[in-house]
Amino acid sequence: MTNKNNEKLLTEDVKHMDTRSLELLAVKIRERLLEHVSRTGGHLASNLGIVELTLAIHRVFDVYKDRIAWDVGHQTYVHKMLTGRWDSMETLRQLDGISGFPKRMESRSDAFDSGHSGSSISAAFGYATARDLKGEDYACVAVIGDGALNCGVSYEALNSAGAQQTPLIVILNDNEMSINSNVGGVAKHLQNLRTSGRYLAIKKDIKKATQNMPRLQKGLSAARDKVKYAIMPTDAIVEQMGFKYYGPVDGHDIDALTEVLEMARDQKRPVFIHAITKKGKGFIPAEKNPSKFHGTGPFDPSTATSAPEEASGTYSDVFGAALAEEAAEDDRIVAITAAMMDATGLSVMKERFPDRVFDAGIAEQHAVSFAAGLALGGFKPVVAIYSTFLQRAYDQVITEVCLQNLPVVFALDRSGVTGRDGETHQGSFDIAYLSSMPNMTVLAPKDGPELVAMLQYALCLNAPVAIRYPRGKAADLSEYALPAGVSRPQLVKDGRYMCILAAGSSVSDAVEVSDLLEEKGIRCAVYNLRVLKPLNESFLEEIFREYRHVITLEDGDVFEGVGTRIAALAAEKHAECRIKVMGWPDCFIEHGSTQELKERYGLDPESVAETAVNWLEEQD
Ligand SMILES: Cc1ncc(C[n+]2csc(CCOP(=O)(O)OP(=O)(O)O)c2C)c(N)n1
Repeated sequence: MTNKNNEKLLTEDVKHMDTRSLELLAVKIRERLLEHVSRTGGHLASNLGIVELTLAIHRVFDVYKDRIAWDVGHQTYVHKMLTGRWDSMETLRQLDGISGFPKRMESRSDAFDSGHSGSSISAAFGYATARDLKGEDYACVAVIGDGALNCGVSYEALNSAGAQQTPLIVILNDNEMSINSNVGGVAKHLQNLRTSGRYLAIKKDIKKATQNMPRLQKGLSAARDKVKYAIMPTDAIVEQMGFKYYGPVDGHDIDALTEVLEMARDQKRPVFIHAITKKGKGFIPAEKNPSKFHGTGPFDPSTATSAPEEASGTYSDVFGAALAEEAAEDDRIVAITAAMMDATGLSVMKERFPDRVFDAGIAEQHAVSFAAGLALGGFKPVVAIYSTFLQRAYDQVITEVCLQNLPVVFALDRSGVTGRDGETHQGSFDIAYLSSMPNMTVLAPKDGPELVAMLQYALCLNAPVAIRYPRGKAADLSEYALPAGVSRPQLVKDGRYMCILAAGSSVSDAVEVSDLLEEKGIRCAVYNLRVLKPLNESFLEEIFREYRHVITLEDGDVFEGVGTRIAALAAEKHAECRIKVMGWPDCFIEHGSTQELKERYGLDPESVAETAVNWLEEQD
C-alpha cells in the first residue's frame, strides 16, 4: 500500500521501483529520520548512513521470509519505516510506542531481537542451520557494523559458519566508526581494504572508457561485473575462514549494492560483503560529528549546525573528572573502556594521560581479562562499562577477577533503569549478578560527591569493587552528608517506627517518600545503604531491633537484589520487624522515560508512599 505522495512505501513497493525513484525515496527517508529522531531522540547517525543499504536489502530479499539479523539493531529505523511502521515512527522510543531496536513482537520482519553488539552472525547462522535441518528455503543475512565486528563473538561465529559452508550472507556496514572512532588491528585492516579502492576505481575506469560508446557500455556491463569481482582485492581473513568476500562496494550506490546482494543470494556458500558507508550521511552536523549524533536526545534540526545540548554534570562527567584527578596522584591507575570513551567520561583522563587509557573495542570480555592482567602486573585498573554491557563479561568478572581477588574497580555507568532504549539497555540486574560473586564489594553512591568518595575508597581496597551509578545528571544531596566513611550506612533522615533502607539513586526518592509520609503523620527514617555487598550485618540487626516496619528500595531487579538479601538476613536472625522489598519486578522493563516507567511499576515516590501506607494498614 502506498499513499498518494508516494511516501509511505513498503518493502513490496521498493522491489518494483527503479533506481532513480529509490534515490528519491532515500532523500525522503532521511528527511523523515531527521524529523522524527530530532523529536524523540535516538540513533540518528547510524540510520542516516544505512538508508541505501537498507533499500537494497529490501529490494533483493523478502524480509518477511528471509531472515535478516541486524547487529545491535540501532540502525533499523529505515527497515521499520519500510515494514508498516512509517507512521509509528512518531512513537519511536516512547512508552508503548515502537522500540528503537528490532522486536519480533513488533513485526514478523524483525527476525531477531537485539540491542547488544555481536549477536547477528551467530543468529543468522543459527537460522541458516535450522533452515538446512528442516529442508526449508530462505536466505539468512547478518548486517553488522565495523564496530560490532570487533566483538570476539563475531569471529567465533564467522569461524564456525565458514567451516560449515552453509549459505549465509554477512554484510559489513563499514563506516569507520563505532560510537567513537573504531579501534584495533581489524579496523586498520579494513582501512587498508577500503583505501585499496580497486573495486570503485575499476568500476569508474570502465565506465569512463566506454562513456562515448553506449552500446558497448551496455554489452560490457555483464562481463564487467564478472571481471570486476574476479580482480577485486580479497579479505584474506574472511576468505580463509571460508567466506567468499565481495567488496569494498559503495554502500550508497543502490545499483552496485543490488548487484552484489543478488550475486550473494545466489551463492551456495557463506558470503561476506564489505560495504562502505558514511555515518550521518545527508545531515552535515552528523557527518562531521557522528559520535555526537550516534545516540542523541531530542534536538532542534533547524539549528542543525550545532549539536544537541548534552546534559552536563552527569554521573559520567563526575566519574571521569574524579578518575583523572586520582590518576594524577597515582600513576598505577589505568582505565579501560569497551568502545564507550566519551559516554563513560573516560575522555577526560584520556586527554591528560593518553597512555593509561585503553579502548578495548566492543569487547567486554577481553576488557575484563585485560584488566586482570594489568592488575597482576602491578596496576590499578578501572573498567568503565555500562551495567547492561558488563553482563557480556559475567564469567570474566567471576573467574578472572574475583577468583584471583584482584584490585579491579568496575565503574558501572547507567546502572538501574535507563529509559528509552528499553529491555536490552536497562541496568537492573547488576546488584544481583555482582552480589553473587565472592570477594566482590558493591557500592552505590546516593549522589555525585559520594561517587567521588567511593571511587577513592575503591582504589584503596585492593580487591574487586563495583560502583554502580545511574544515567543522567548527578544528584547533590550534600545537605545530608554526615561525617561517616563511605563504607558504613548513613542515616539521611530521622524517623521512628518505620524506615526505608535505600540503595544509591533511590535515596533521593526515599527522602521524597518520607516527606510524603510525614504529611500523613507517619515519621519514616531514611538510610543510605552505600555498601550493597557485603551487607553490614551489625547495622542491619540494629535496624531490625529498632523499627517495626522496614522498606528496602533499590533501582534494580528485586530478584536477588539487596532488599531480598536483607529480608533473608532478617529471617535468618528471626527478626521481628516486617520487611517490604521494593524495586523493579523480575521481568524485562520496556522502553519509556524513567519517570513513566517508575509510575507504571509503582516506584515513583507517590506510589511508594501509597504502597507504604497500604502496607502499614494491612499490618495493623
Ligand atoms: C555489548 C555491547 N557493548 C556496547 C554497546 C554500545 N554500542 C551500541 S552501538 C555501538 C557502536 C556500534 O558500531 P558499529 O557496529 O560500527 O555500528 P554503527 O553505529 O557505526 O553503524 C556501541 C559500542 C552495545 N550495544 N553492546
